[in-house]
Amino acid sequence: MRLHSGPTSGNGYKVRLLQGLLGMSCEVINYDTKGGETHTPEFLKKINPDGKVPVLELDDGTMLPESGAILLYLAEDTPYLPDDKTERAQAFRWVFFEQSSILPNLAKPRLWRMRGVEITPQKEAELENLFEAGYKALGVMERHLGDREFFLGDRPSVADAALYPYSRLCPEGGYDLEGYPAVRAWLNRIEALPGYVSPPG
Ligand SMILES: N[C@@H](CCC(=O)N[C@@H](CS)C(=O)NCC(=O)O)C(=O)O
Repeated sequence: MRLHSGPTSGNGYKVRLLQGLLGMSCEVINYDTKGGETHTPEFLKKINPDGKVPVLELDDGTMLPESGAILLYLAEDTPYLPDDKTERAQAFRWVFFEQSSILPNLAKPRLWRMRGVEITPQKEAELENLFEAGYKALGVMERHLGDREFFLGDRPSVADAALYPYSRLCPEGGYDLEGYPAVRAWLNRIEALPGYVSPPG
């Protein structure tokens, strides 16, 4: 297997984190996403027609884009994805929640800061909306974690690997996790797991 990723990609980090927790690793090929390396005709044809990383290249040459799909593929047949139908559905729930509510709101402010994007009045208004929705999503996590150690209960799962990276990285975009003690305690629990991989940067 090979992972097509980017050096600062939070979505790529999700995959490296789960691989570390599962005691796996693979070759990583990094692209300059800012410089457009994922939009060359060759990348779009051979790796991902969506022009994004991460993409997991399987041993038979199959290209699997989308971090959520990659996490679920890697977690299959491991303790990180339960066998029980209802528990599996709960794992899928959090992977989908990450894509719909965490990623869009927590990743962009960080990306803009990393790229030194000029904050025009229009961007300022956009940031306000992102922070409002992002803090709402963090509130969902906070309430769920109130009486649980990990997202599916007392053991880490693919859900934690999906949700950890942008929750951990969002202060780089200006988020303040002070009002989210259960989220902060959960971040610390993930960091104490064997095989934990540190975030990019
Ligand atoms: N839903 C996708 C989002 C992937 C994504 O946005 N990747 C970023 C890097 S973190 C990227 O490749 N950006 C380059 C571009 O959109 O041109 C996932 O979870 O994998």
